[in-house]
Amino acid sequence: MSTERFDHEVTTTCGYCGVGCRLEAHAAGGRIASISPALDGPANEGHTCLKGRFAHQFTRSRDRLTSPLIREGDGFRVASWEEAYARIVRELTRIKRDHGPNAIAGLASSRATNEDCYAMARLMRAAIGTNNIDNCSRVCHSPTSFALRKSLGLSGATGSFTDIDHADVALLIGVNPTQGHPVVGARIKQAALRGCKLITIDPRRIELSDYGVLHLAPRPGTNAAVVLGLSHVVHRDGLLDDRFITERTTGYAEFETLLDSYGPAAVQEITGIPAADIERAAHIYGEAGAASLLWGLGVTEHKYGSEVVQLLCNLAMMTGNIGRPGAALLPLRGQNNVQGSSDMGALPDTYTAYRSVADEATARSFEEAWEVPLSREKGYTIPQMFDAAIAGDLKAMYVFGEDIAQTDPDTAHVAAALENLEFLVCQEIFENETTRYADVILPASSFLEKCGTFTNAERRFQKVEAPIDPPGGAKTDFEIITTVSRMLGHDMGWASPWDALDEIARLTPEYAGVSRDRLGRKGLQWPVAADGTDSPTLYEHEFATADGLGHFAALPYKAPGDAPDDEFPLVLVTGRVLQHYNAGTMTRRTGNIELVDGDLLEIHPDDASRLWITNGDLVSLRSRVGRTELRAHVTDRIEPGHVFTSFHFPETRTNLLVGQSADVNTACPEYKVVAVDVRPVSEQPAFTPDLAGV
Ligand SMILES: Nc1nc2c(c(=O)[nH]1)N[C@H]1C(S)=C(S)[C@@H](COP(=O)(O)OP(=O)(O)OC[C@H]3O[C@@H](n4cnc5c(=O)[nH]c(N)nc54)[C@H](O)[C@@H]3O)O[C@H]1N2
Ligand SMILES: Nc1nc2c(c(=O)[nH]1)N[C@H]1C(S)=C(S)[C@@H](COP(=O)(O)OP(=O)(O)OC[C@H]3O[C@@H](n4cnc5c(=O)[nH]c(N)nc54)[C@H](O)[C@@H]3O)O[C@H]1N2
Ligand code: SF4
Ligand SMILES: [Mo]
Repeated sequence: MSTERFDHEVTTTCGYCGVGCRLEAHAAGGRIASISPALDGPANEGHTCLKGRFAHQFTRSRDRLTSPLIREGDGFRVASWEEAYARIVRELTRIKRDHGPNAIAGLASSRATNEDCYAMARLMRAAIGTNNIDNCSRVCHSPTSFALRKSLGLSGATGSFTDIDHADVALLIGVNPTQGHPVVGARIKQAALRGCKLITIDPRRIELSDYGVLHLAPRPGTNAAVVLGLSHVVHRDGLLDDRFITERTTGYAEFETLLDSYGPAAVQEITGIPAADIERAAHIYGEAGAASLLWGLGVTEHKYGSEVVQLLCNLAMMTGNIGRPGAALLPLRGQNNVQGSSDMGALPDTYTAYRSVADEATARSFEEAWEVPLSREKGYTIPQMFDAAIAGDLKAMYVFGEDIAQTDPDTAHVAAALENLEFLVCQEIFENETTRYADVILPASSFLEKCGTFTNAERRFQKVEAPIDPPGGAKTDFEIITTVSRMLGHDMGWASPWDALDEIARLTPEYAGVSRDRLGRKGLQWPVAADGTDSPTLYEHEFATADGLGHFAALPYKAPGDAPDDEFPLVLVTGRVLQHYNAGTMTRRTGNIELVDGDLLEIHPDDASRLWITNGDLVSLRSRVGRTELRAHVTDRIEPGHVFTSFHFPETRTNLLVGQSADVNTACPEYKVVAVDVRPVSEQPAFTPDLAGV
């Protein structure tokens, strides 16, 4: 039914970040009139940030994509849906026939619903016949997922945001919640004001550092040494939970031996953090009745990001800080549905709930349900897709809601890959950097124009309901993907996303009890048993590994992939700002553009004065792989020797600077350590002497 004719209100879930705030969206005349927080939203309890509440004008922005576009020469022409679909089916069928199914790859959008992502994975696996499907968790928290599965068993936070309210201590490492997850950031502030002791570990003094008892500023890329140093002191000073270690874990002895080398003095040498601060932090964490650990991209987007997450699991296990109220491991997952897109099996090696594509029983269950033979071979990860495109092995990509040409590292390499494809489909809500390379652009729907579910950073499935329709001729992602699949000969047989959700629940034991009705207003946290019982806290009695034990990992500190030298003396860290969101396609089209209208280079006053840079100057930024220009923001929130910028504006082209170095286990890019050279750019017009009157 069309939503155009009525003024009405629906309760839905925010489509920006992984907090998963529940929103009341008020629609009038087919547009969003206003958005307010749902008072009973479990993650937001009546709050939102400025994105969830105000950043919705993009939905009716004049440059929304409203009809399919087909490449013609250097530009695009408007096409009908019939023509666009026919073109996609013809090209994909030809490429599959001539080069095999593995010459085609797809990306699922972590901004879209579980049902959209599940349909996209099914399209690639069943309609095309390849496991070449990935999502942008690859460039975000894939190291978290890898490590949690190895150490504890399941790929998700061990507790809920409410654990923050019950924690005596919260240790935040490489995460900046007041900017990235503002509603959780506010919750942490309140906890601190009530007496929860905050420790922040970040090369920058983040806003929450002002609310904490201790801030540690490590050199970027040295987290492993910091965490090993904390563990050393916890062990040395007997702050261990011996019973937990003996009864619930395995591998401690080997880890204990490794700790000898990470005394506070040695750690100070590697990280630059004063030894006394390491001692203090270890005591605050180790002596807490209940301590929670929160982390983000400052941990994961590194060469050894996944190993640092394993080390964080070690620290929590040795102090028994898992599976109790206030004692949680809370990775703050990024996009609204990056937890869900991965849970749904939009990954090259796993079906839903991280079950391997090589696992015979799992593969059979999907073969029976989908009535097609399925490949047991792993597909390409995103970086492997680019390499294969450059090598000529990958011929076509279907990119759904991801601006890889702006947000993936080493932009020149990504561009070369996209240029080398024979056929590129982009399913988008706006033209972006990636659609420039497309052969067909399909106009899709945003989170305010679709139904289904998102899964937030607490593993909570929550309902998404559409207050408005997609604009003009745009269609929902779900309708587009299922139509392409049907035209390729594989009919998914669903009338709506809710049918897809039923199939997901039927084929996935961890989500067995999830249904539209049961989700209600508050959602359910997986695993959800068949009777609907959900799991706010994991591992109360045992871990979900094969032997039921938590696994210590003895992993030493190793130097980051990039390092400063005489030619590139500063370390660039990249990240985000509050007012804009990732590729910026949405927030740049809202009032937030008046608050922040460009990426800025944060630089310490000492470095700035040495380099003759003043606030607002245009500066050149050069790394080993690329060069760009932007304006300087001189601030003492950053340590000398480091600079920081965001990647929200395509004209900055931040990712030209980032190279190929990536996490050793998951290929998550090392966005956080890039050696650079910074210098001022002359903006003075050339001096022209005034000759009048001479
Ligand atoms: N406003 C806004 N909110 C967002 C987003 C957005 O673009 N804008 N994006 C969403 C997404 S996709 C994600 S993944 C999340 C990300 O949210 P966060 O995980 O908080 O991400 P960042 O701000 O990129 O990085 C966090 C911090 O890591 C620090 N850091 C960098 N290197 C190191 C290091 O070596 N060690 C330590 N200890 N810290 C380091 C940085 O200085 C930074 O303050 O935010 C989500 N929310
Ligand atoms: N230098 C640097 N680069 C980074 C990072 C960093 O810290 N530093 N962080 C990385 C991280 S953590 C992430 S997650 C990535 C994010 O990178 P992306 O996933 O590329 O960024 P987004 O802006 O979240 O969304 C991608 C696209 O989805 C479209 N879109 C939004 N909603 C929908 C929808 O419902 N349907 C469809 N079809 N399209 C939709 C948007 O218009 C946008 O073009 O960036 C990474 N890039
Ligand atoms: S905190 Fe995140 S989920 Fe909540 S309103 Fe802001 S962007 Fe949306
Ligand atoms: Mo992310």
